[in-house]
Amino acid sequence: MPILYIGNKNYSSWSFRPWIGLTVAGIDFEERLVPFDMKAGNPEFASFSPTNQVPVLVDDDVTIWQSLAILDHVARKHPESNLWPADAMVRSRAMAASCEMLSSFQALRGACPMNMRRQRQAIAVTPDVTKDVGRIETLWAECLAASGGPFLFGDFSLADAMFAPVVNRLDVYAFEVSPITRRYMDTVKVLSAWQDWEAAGRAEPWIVEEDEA
Ligand SMILES: N[C@@H](CCC(=O)N[C@@H](CS)C(=O)NCC(=O)O)C(=O)O
Repeated sequence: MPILYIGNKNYSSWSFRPWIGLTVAGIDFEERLVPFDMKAGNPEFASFSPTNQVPVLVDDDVTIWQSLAILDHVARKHPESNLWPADAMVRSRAMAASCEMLSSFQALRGACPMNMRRQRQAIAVTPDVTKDVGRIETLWAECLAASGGPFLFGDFSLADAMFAPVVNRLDVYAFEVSPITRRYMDTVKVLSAWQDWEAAGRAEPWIVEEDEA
């Protein structure tokens, strides 16, 4: 069974992506949570991660790092999971959206860390954060209009897994979002996988000050 190394469920947005993708898809994996509750990172990461970061998937003798690469590996190994949309054109758009998530939205990610435990409350944000949220809402609205929903590309796909931490950010930092965005967020938040991760994150003892905006 593959082993998925993750960090704190309350804060580790990159860990959340493959975890929710594999869980919704019903892929068996062993979870190993290694918390990053130390100032200079947890030295234990070096024993399993080539980048000293999580997430990492160990599948037999292969180690895969980077959240999107982990999701892609599992999606191609288990085509029946439909983690990649079946239609080639739709799949390419799901890849583009996932790559955009991986490489963009630095302002939002920096100012509004994922935080499952946070009480819903707005904070003052810069124009760059507002711009990131605007682009995300436009992207989601286009995807949902083209697919008909309820997920970005119709059925749950790895693109939804890639954006799951953004659903938390828009929610707990109380961004004013469109009804379309809110409906999509609600769709993701009622997934049992979401609720299991959120409950576990809230129950964690670790506080990472720099992630408490
Ligand atoms: N691009 C990477 C980002 C991985 C990442 O930044 N992981 C964070 C946790 S969310 C981490 O391991 N931080 C610990 C550290 O940098 O010491 C991915 O997609 O997996």
